[in-house]
Amino acid sequence: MATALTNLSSYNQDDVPSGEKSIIGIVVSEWNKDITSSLLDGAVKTLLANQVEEKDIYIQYVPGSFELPFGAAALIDKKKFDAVICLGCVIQGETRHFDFICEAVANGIMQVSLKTTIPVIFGVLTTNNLEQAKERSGGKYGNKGVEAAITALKMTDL
Ligand code: DLZ
Repeated sequence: MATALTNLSSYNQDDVPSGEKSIIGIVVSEWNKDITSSLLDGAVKTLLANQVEEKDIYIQYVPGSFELPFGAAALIDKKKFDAVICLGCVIQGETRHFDFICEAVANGIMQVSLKTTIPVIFGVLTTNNLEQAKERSGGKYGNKGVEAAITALKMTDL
């Protein structure tokens, strides 16, 4: 299991470009809000710790992860962001809904990403249960929001 070997929040500070002057959009899913709030908290704290100014972080909520690609596209249309981070959490239920949402979100974010010249970051947890989501949103495997923020800063620097 890949994540079991990697804490999502561990990064080498020397490898992270400064976020000074970067303007970052964050799209956050309201579904599983306890988890996505923790992802958002991790992402914002990491951006601030890497010199992004608070006024340069813009947060846009969408109802569920399925809406993340549209939310990202809407932010990109504003033409003022250096990167857009998508944060969500899809948890396996009893039906195949999980598979359809995960596939649509991953493909949707990739499609949005390839149509623009700014980085669009996939910060979406896709877990078998709530426990796994907690472990990856500030638990024993770190916080995917932190990982997403670091990825945004690295990609913005390309
Ligand atoms: C409907 C639904 C379900 C069952 N599960 C999740 C989930 O685990 N995580 C999530 O972010 N969103 C879920 N949704 C909502 C969909 O993403 C979407 O908002 C609705 O289907 C409306 O388009």
